[in-house]
Amino acid sequence: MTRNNETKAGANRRTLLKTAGAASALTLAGCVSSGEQDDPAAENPEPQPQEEGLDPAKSLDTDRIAADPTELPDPVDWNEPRHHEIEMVTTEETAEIEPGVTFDYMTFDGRIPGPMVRVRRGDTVNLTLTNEEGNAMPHNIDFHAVYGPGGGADDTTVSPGESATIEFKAMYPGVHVYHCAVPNMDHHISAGMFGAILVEPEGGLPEVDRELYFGQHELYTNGQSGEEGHHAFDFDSMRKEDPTYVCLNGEAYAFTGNGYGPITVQKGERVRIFHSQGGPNLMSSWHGIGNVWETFYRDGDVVSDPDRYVETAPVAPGSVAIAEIDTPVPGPIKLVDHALSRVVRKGMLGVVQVEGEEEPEIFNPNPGQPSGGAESDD
Ligand SMILES: [Cu+2]
Repeated sequence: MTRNNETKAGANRRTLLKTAGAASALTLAGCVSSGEQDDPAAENPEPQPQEEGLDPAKSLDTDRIAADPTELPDPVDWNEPRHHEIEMVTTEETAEIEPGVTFDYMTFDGRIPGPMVRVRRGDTVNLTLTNEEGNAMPHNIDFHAVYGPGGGADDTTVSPGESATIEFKAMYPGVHVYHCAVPNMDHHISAGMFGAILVEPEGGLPEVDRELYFGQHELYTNGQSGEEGHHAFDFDSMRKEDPTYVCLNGEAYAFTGNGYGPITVQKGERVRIFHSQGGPNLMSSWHGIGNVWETFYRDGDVVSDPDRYVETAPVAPGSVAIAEIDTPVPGPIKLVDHALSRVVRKGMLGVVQVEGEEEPEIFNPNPGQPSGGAESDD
């Protein structure tokens, strides 16, 4: 069930799709075809015994699968119900988990997590899902923000080359996961098919200085973490819920010095972090090393009173949590799952770097020195 292994042509096609995808968010849905139901049983790569050793790394369809955590829609600034036309494209593509380690991902719009959908309670959404031509498998989308069969999945199941459209009203507020929900949904979610839909309450969310959007999930492969080569998906390790990697945004250590670098914020900013937990199986013990969840919205609930000063919070697979943090001192805030073997050995780490002058009255790395003005530690 591996996809074609094109290189240049694939890259060109990818570029075109990226352009189309970027332009298509919230634009008019064009052609609408039937949502013909595929026979999901046809897509059933049940586990074959894995041979010893990995194949050589495959050529890449994209040089980046991790979504940029700073890319999310602006807060709702309207006060009347609106209508949104949204298009998403499902992709199957080979990318690197970390340098030299390739994997066959599946995505919404070519990134993990998929793009955040952001609406106001009472808005309607007209959503067109297109399964990219050349894909091997059927896909669909289940929004946890939707009253309706399968959260929309039943009526968006599309074979490669097909599109389907649904329309729904966002009746209840909160931030919710969406994910692919074909019969092998655990495989598809693991491979990257999840994201978040935020339905803001009528009064909106409190104003903050900056927002970030991440997604955690597990990759189950036939190799060891860090082992160079092409990692095939491994149903047996998924059945045992024993992942090879636990990733933030689809890659290992993407937002550290070993990847694209930390996400920078300025000292004093209040930062809202959305943490979508795709799973498919693991509960995250979500923690920010060197900080605290000053305000924590449990289970995506944005209506009840939030919790305060939470150190480590459970985030269930199939849910999204929101934390708001303060950043009174410079230095790194390390976003982790406090099941720490997932951090040390499996890739689950992202760094938010707070930039600014030292605040020795709050944290002094060199007490006794005249100025207290040491460099911020790493
Ligand atoms: Cu899928």
